[in-house]
Amino acid sequence: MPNKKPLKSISTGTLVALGLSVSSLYTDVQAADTAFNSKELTKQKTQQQTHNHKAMEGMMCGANMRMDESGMVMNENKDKLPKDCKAISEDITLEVKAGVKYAKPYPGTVFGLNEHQWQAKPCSRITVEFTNEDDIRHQWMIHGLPKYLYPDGMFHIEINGKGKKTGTFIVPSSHFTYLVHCDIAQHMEKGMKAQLKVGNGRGDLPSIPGISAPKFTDKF
Ligand SMILES: [Cu+2]
Repeated sequence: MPNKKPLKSISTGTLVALGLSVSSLYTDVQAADTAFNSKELTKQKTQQQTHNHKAMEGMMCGANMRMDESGMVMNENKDKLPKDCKAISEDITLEVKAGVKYAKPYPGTVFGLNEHQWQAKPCSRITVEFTNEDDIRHQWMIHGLPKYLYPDGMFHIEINGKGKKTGTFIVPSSHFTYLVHCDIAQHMEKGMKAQLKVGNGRGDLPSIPGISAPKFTDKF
């Protein structure tokens, strides 16, 4: 493989002595340059592709997301204990159903959950079996979890239309009331708001259908 360095180190005089013209030397250097550049370009392209691929992997796996065409489970945690927990206190399963039919008992709501409150012990491992009975997208999203385990303090399951998905997370030891909702525009405001009380909780959140009044009542 010709390399431009040795070529440059050969003096014109030497080449003339060898019966080579200056123009042939120039062509050789150009050819070597082109070869070098294309090799470098390929290398850079490969590096870029590798980098892009790693970024994709980060999105899919590093961010802890299970995703397919029917929906996703994000920030699942089955085994990492919160710092303040010595062990898992208990394993519980919440069977959650989402559907417009569950909104009927609550005037003013459109979207619904079969239950709007759940109870768990501190340091429990909670598996949510989430069923969407509608033909639209719904989520079971919880906020306020420790950020060192759950990016943005959040765990969520999302289902695009009718279907079922299951996901697991572990709560810390503190007595707290966590907000659970569906984050699709207007779904929380129209009924998909709930709470998870860990231990004694910390009061009720406002506007939970069947549980609490809104903080600011509508005046029509
Ligand atoms: Cu929804």
